[in-house]
Amino acid sequence: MRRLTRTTQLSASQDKRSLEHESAAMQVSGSALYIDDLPEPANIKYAALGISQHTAGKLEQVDLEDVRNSPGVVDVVTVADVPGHIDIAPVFDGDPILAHEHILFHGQPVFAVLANSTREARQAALKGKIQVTEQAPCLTIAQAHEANSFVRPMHTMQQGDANATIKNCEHRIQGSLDIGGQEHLYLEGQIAMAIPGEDDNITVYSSTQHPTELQKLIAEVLDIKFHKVVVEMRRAGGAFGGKETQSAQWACIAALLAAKNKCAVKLRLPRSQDMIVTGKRHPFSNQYEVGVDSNGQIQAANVKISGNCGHSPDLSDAIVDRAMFHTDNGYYLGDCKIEGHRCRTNQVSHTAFRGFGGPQGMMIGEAMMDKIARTLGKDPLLVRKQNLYSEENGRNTTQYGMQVENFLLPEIIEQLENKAEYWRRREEITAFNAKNRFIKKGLSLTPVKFGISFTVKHLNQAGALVHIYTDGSMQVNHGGTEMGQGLHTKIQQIAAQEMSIPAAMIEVTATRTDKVPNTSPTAASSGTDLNGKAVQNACITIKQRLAEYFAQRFEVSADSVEFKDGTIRSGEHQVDFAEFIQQAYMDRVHLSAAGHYKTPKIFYDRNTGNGRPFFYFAYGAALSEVTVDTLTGEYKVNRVDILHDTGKSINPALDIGQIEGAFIQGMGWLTSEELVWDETGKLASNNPATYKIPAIGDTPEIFNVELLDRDNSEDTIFRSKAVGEPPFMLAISVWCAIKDAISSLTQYKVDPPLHAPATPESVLAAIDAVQEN
Ligand code: MTE
Ligand code: QUE
Ligand code: MOS
Repeated sequence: MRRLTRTTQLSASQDKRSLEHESAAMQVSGSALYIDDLPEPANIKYAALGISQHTAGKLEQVDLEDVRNSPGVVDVVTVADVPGHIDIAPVFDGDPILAHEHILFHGQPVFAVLANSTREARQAALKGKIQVTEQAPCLTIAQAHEANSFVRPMHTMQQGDANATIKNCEHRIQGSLDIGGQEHLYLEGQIAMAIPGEDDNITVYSSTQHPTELQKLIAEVLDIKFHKVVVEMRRAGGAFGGKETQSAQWACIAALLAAKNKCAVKLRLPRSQDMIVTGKRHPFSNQYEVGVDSNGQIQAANVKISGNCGHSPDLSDAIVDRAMFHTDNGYYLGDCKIEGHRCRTNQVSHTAFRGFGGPQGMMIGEAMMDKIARTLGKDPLLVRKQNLYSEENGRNTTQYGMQVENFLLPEIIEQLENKAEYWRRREEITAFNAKNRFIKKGLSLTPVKFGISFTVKHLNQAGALVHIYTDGSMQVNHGGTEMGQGLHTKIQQIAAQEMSIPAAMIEVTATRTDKVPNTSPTAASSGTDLNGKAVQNACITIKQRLAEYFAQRFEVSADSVEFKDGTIRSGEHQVDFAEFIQQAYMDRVHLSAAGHYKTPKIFYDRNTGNGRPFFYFAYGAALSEVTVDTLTGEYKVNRVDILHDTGKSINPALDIGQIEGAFIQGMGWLTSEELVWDETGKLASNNPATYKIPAIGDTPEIFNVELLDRDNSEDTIFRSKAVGEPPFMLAISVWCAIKDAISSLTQYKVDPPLHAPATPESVLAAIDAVQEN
């Protein structure tokens, strides 16, 4: 049996900060409740979707006769049955709850059936006759450009005059890079259960990252006030961005059926349908030209990036922006121009996925580095180090005019380079490759610099609601959602530390729109940063009341009152926390508080493309080693070493779990996960048998993850840093290492024309291409 080596997990789990995930025991024992496990009301019915078998065209007629007559069917609805808004788009219009007049992609939901069982509903849904006058679909980024088909206007970021500077550069290097999308493949599929209450109130349970948006959309669909709707979610079985906007449709359809039929309704999508009807990571096509001096130093860059957005805007404006914000990764591009296009195609509307466009942008910066290295005959690591932002040299202005400060990459790269022995292994690999004709090894060290904050300013806020009960136990509620990342555990730790009581005294409860209103999605890795500060803010309010009461009781100054080790004290006066809470209650002290937080310092003027959109950056670097069989294109990831910046980690075990998971998920995106649409626009890779995510056998044999466990220079919650998305992009090192191995066939003179994902087929094609050279 193959032995896997992981060095840091053990020491991290022994760290006293590494409280175990609040649901760990429930999850491994099967007692954690997901939506489908909740007790069902007696009057519940089950829903299913009828979806289009055409890709694009005019919706002429929907014959639902056979559906209605199918066994067990209670009701069938189309867009005509919606009392309120039919558009449930998150930002810009374009997402009808069910197809309206047009079919926009293959698999678009057209009607919904309600029946006595899920099986009956799904069987009935197959009997709809959907008549469409077909139009020629637009399926690719190239076709969209040709047809001038965009979901949003183009946006540009620039500094200096890129075109003029490039003309005078010693070397002008061009490249193009196609990057595939990615299916979220959360373990728990999309699901919602709607329960109508008295009057026209309704409660909806949904596996969502954005309860507030669901509340708003359900109210608008039903044409009722927001205050009539409660959305609750306790946990999602994974989300990864796929339940940020795209959990809404199922919740709205369930709510529509529930309100119309005055019964509880559950809508759970079968996996293959889930994969067809929900958007994915955006595929991108990127082109760049970079001007460098004789040393390989970038002077100017001209980049054109295009995201395949599918049929509607969804979050694509912000996603393509984030790709543009990360084209530089950690490198100073000099005079540069980045153009971002949002292509409209007849595909499902693509959406948020871990990194939110950042990974697709960052790939360009890293592709540039490799190509500069091959062109100039330098080691790629030297080219990377040489082009890093540098505060001393004044080369620290990004393409969006933000100054990069407290830049940790030089230090992180150097530490990793030494610890993981880049240069010794480089020599070893060169020797190995000289000796082996067909099996080639590759090595690559790539960094990550990821901007933390929503680039849409108003989303950078959070709320909390904290109660202390008279036994001294606390209930904490906040606007964030738990999807496996450990947010609730970190929040529990934050409240425990703030009040100086054991974590076991704190219960973090399900996210509910009636407890904390007007929340942002749990996204942009900001869950702990935002909600942690809001919870701290509420705790401080209660602590102030308690301190004043203590001061009055013991005739000390309120400023002198300390919360320490489960007590409240000042000088010789000391009272056990729970006991003092009881006394405070008897003396009518208010033991509940709401908290709020908004991120300081951030702004971005989209008209000029300049500002400080990010509160800070999270950094990391990965060194990956691969072995490629150049006869088949198959490869193996042998070893990965990671050093990642989590600020002062609140929970090292959870952070390492996020880093490992994100890395493997990123590796899947860039290697085996290939979305295939056939020539009619129908998704061919619509189940886990035809869409291959990494399995345990694909994980690196040696996998070392270490934290740069150091205070954030910005005032974040306990000086920690966001961790959810940044390590996803560390996987670019695997893609670059594969290219490094292929490049060895040319004595490192040719940068292989490898796109993403680097499936064995495409690796073999790249091998053939460089050998023809
Ligand atoms: N980790 C798990 N286990 N499951 C998830 O769905 N989503 C990721 C990341 N880590 C995800 C995850 C994404 S896309 C984001 S934006 C962050 O978690 C959101 O949570 P946070 O802000 O609390 O880190
Ligand atoms: C990163 C993100 C998001 C983002 C911007 C980022 C995100 C998201 C939105 C967004 C934008 C406009 C809206 C809205 C949401 O922006 O997840 O409701 O009106 O949802 O840089 O992760
Ligand atoms: Mo994460 S893609 O911001 O939900």
